[in-house]
Amino acid sequence: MENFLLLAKMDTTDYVGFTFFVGCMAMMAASAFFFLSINQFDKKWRTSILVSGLITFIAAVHYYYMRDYWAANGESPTFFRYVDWILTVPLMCVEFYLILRVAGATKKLMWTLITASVIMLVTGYWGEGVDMKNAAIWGLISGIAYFYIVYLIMFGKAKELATKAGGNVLKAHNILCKFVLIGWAIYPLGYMAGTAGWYGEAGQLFGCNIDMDVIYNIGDAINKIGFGLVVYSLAVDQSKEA
Ligand SMILES: *C/C=C(C)/C=C/C=C(C)/C=C/C1=C(C)CCCC1(C)C
Repeated sequence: MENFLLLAKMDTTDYVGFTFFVGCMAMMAASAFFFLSINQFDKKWRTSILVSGLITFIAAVHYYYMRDYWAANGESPTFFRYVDWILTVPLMCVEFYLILRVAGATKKLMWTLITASVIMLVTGYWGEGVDMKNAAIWGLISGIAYFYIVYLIMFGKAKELATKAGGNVLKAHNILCKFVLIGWAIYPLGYMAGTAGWYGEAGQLFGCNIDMDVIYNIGDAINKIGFGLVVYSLAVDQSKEA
């Protein structure tokens, strides 16, 4: 009974726990921001804003659990992490489709992006949580799926559609591409920090001891909230024009 309703202790030097905590609050705040702004937009853009809010909301709920899991067990919440990603990353693929619809994006393009993202995440999960001795091979397959997404949005069909749409849509598309090319590249670094066999022991990345979860948490904040804000400002511009 003594432990009833006791909150897990937060060590003042637990910077991993700190990033889980702040990440959770940031995702909640971003969700409120996106959801409450929906009505100010032209109808065509509401779905895009709704999806931005869903991405940060799903992350907020997962961060709530991950923060707790970390506080209670002091280990990576790999399972929750990948459940979060497998829901939110395909939704980011849906965002590309939604903003390119004006130029005639097809469902086929959307499903191709979603399929590649699921392959990227399932193989990553396998390397990080199931078949850890072969982390390098799973990471490689995951990386190929990642580069396929980069190819499609920067040089393939999606790029073609964005160019056709031009104007603000093209501008927003190009920024979102940078999120995928640069922002998403943070994750393989986290993966290498968390799995053995890259630069010595697990936890050693380029000779520094940066925790995998800190890298993932920073990546998520940039990619989920920042990505959503790019879509938000596109919707602001386009609703003004309409
Ligand atoms: C909101 C969450 C996002 C945007 C997560 C993105 C995750 C990735 C781009 C993960 C990529 C990985 C590789 C490219 C190779 C190693 C394994 C992964 C899954 C960490």
